Amino acid sequence: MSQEKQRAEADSLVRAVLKEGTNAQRRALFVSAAAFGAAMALPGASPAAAQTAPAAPPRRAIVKDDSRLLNIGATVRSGNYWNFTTFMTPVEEFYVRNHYPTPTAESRPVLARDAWRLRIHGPSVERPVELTFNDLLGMRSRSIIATMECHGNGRTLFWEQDGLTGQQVSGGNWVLGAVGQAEWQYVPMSEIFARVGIKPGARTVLFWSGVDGNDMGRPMPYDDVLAQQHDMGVCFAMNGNPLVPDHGAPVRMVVPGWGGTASIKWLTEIRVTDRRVWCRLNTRGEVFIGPAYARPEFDAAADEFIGVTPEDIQGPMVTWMPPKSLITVPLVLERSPSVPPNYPLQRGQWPRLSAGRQELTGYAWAPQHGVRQVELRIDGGPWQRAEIRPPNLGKYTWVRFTFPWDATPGRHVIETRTTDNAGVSQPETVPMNTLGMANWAIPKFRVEVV
Ligand SMILES: Nc1nc2c(c(=O)[nH]1)N[C@H]1C(S)=C(S)[C@@H](COP(=O)(O)O)O[C@H]1N2
Ligand SMILES: [Mo]
Repeated sequence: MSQEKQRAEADSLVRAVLKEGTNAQRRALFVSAAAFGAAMALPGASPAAAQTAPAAPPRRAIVKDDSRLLNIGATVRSGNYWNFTTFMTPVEEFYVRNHYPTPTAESRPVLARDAWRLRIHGPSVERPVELTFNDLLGMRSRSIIATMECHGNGRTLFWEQDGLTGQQVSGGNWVLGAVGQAEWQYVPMSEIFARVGIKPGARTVLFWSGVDGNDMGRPMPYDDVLAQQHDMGVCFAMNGNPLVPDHGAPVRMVVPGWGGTASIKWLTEIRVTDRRVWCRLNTRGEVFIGPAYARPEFDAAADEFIGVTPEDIQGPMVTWMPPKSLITVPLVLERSPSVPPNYPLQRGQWPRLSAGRQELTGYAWAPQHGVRQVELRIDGGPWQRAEIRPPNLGKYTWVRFTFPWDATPGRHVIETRTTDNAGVSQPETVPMNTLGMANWAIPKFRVEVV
């Protein structure tokens, strides 16, 4: 069978699993609300790239059309959040965060859907199995609409905002675009656990790829997986279509609410064990390292170490993403170490807004407890409630909000603040951590009204 025909067949299989009845609703979610989006005028000047000599074209490490994404690194593309209007993020606008170039069925044959296998095993598993793609499609699946956000989203705030000690932070300059929202179709962990049986005393679930790089996998405490066993799982479709290579084809994890790293792409193995497990992505990568954070406990003799040693354990793993918010305006970049080559503003340049009645629009999310309210403050004035626009489908989804503003000529600072259903509000400042993880400080958007 030709590769194309195989792909078409597998695609139709996936579509058959996706519930027909929800297609109309699904489409409606993608339509941007009318009149959603302020009349933003970006300065027409050439991007920062024009100032420096163009670099040699990098090896093409991202497979999908990335023309609607911001280039922040060879294997990393940010969403252009200042252009976001829809409740669901289309795949073409969805950020890509890869530690290595995207592997495909062509470059890595184990990722071809008929060759792909998922091994579920380990000392705490009663009946180890190896599932094929068809086996997975044959299992009961669910779909969930949820945000996905990189732990490093908002790292830029450390550099740009006073009080956040940005000098000590390094990593990719995401600005605020490492977040998106999709419908994820997945076989819940509850189904996986029922299928293989878990022995008493399980402590860790290790989700492993090993395909794009030999250190790509992440452990989750078994109790945390159990607590979310219906909401997280083994995902094979995004926004009603089979996964594309950049987002983990054929199969990835989806762990709603947790920082993106938990959602291991190109998944090949789930191992359940009665020991604690350490690897790169919970020791010196995707962890909080800084004076405010204690090194986690470990047992050098009893724990399992994969490609790391006890000395690599530097700080606690980032888990749930905190409450956050943004308005659809690019941040002014003055102090960040880099300005992405296709960023719409040059270094130090302010976005322009026309004077008069404006409707500011934005997004707020708080996946652990859900968004209770969103407030805005202009030039340090009183906090005022924004209007949350439906749909608001539960704790894992973001909400869109609007805020009418009589914009007067001159320079202004607009701040946004989300409060979640546990009563937790975004703080003015957060403690520094050297990898710039999970910055949820109130963002300050500067605009020039003309
Ligand atoms: N195998 C593998 N899984 C991975 C990654 C990766 O580089 N390799 N990146 C992780 C990180 S850091 C994030 S934020 C999410 C990004 O998912 P997306 O690229 O589909 O948006 O995937 C996670 N899963
Ligand atoms: Mo990430």
